[in-house]
Amino acid sequence: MVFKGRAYPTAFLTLLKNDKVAATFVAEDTGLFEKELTGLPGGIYSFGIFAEDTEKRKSVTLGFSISILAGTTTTISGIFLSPTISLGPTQVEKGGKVDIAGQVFPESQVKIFVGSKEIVKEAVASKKGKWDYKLDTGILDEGEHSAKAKALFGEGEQSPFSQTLSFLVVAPGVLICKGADFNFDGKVNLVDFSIMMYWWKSRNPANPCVDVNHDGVVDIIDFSILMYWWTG
Ligand SMILES: [Ca+2]
Ligand SMILES: [Ca+2]
Repeated sequence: MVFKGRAYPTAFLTLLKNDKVAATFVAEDTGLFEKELTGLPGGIYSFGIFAEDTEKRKSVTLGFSISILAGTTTTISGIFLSPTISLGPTQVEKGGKVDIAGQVFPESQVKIFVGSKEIVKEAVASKKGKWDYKLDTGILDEGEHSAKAKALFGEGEQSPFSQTLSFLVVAPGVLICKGADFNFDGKVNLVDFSIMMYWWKSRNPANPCVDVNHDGVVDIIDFSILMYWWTG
């Protein structure tokens, strides 16, 4: 059983057989991959494959069921793994930018679908398979939106959709605090720590989120809450 297709440069791939890990391997620098599974008795199998990019983002899992005859080699070629996707900030004032990025097969055309508005934007992946798009939220209504991406390559080869991520567009000045994640990137880390330090010991700070417990001062209590939520 041979699996061939397109992932991302040096992506870490996991091959599943009947929902269990059958093999892990790394894609070539070109983003292509090929993996053989040997010694399979005849029968019907369900296979799945997904990729993790160099920044630990995952594709969706692509699945297929195949009937295998013992003693023959079956090749599944043309597998095209979905792009990976991440975005930030996850909460933005209307008119601000949301940076949507990921990895995909090098030099693919990436179509980014913004849900709730049926907006499609395009990006082209670099030679290293990286793509990104800075979405201007001025064209969106306030509220929750989602983004997902798919890739096209060559003569009509298409990947499945990436994972779908959501973000919130709010009116200027009404950011809704998300715990100790002050820049709304989904993590609590040094960036948030430095934002808190900027407002350290201030009373009723102009950035209301850094006063995490809303007692009117940015102090050690807020810091300990930040430590509690720390994700690194
Ligand atoms: Ca953060
Ligand atoms: Ca406080």
